[in-house]
Amino acid sequence: MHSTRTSEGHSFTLREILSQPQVWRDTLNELNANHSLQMVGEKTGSGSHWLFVGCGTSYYLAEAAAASWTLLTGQPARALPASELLLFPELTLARSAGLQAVIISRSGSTSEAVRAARLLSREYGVPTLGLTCAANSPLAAECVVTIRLSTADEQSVVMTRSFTSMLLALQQLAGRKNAESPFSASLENMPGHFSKQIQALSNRTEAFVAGCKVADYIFLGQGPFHAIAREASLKITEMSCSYSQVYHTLEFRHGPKAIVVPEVCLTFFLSESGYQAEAEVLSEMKELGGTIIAVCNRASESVRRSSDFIFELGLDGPELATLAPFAVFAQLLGFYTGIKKGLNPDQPRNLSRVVILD
Ligand code: F1P
Repeated sequence: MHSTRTSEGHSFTLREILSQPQVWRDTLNELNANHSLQMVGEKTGSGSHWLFVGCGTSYYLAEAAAASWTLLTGQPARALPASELLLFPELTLARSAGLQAVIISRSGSTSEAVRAARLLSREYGVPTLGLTCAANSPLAAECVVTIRLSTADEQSVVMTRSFTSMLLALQQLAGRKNAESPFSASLENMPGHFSKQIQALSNRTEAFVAGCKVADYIFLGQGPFHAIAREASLKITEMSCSYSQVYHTLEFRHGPKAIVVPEVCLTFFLSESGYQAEAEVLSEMKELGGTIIAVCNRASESVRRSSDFIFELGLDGPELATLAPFAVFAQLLGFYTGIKKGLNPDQPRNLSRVVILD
């Protein structure tokens, strides 16, 4: 294993991570320019409840999208890994009347995702919307309509800008469903706001990782932020081969906190809706001796006092617009942890870019 020098010129994974604010701008502009969201909105208008489906990172994207969908449209939405549909269709598709499915796959070729799209449309008559970054994909061939984000595609094996860009596309689609929602307008401001912070965040994360002596990682989040915690856990495992666990923030008190020592790094993705309750857990875990990372939109004094590292976004807008920038921190933490361990995130151990089954 050869470590990758962390200067942007030498790692395409890092370059792609740092490209996200511009790619988000391009993605949102592309969606607005070709009116694809308007067309998709018209083709999916009959759905009364929604099912978001993916594998790996795309499954956690589905979780973030489902939470965003319900909060923005009021329509019930849930997320499933494609394998659950394939292995337990009676369990997962018991009520398919009025269901609208969204199948998410960066490559558009993941066997389970393509098979799930086929099962939904051909055997259950469920209308399917595909979301991918690839052209002419097998997924698109199975879906009624497909959104393709060309600028969000990436060379990296692990998903970074494809995750955040596809999430923003689905959030934007949800925002458009509710014309009164100010969400769509606020989402337009976020890339510019974060573009001023991302380089400094990258540098600070690199320095923090270099200086801390942790071996185990815990990621905590509630509501839509739980999906970001799940993605963060996968990122650090994929890029640094580290053990990590995920809990709903307040759940961590109910037993898992037994493991807290200084070598355990707890990352809190703090919501604004549940901030007070979540911040109390953060302070308690600091008192138990854990290494604390706070990822939030605005930090209170008690969070500042209790944290070893803080990323404060400071965005004026709805908290759902913070999900994508929060995920970028997780990508940077995973990347620099892999570098510190002498690994190469451009060639993650045991992984391939797409999982194709026989
Ligand atoms: C899904 C996925 C990725 C994972 C790896 C293998 O890909 O599981 O989440 O990081 O790249 O493929 P896709 O269906 O979104 O192309």
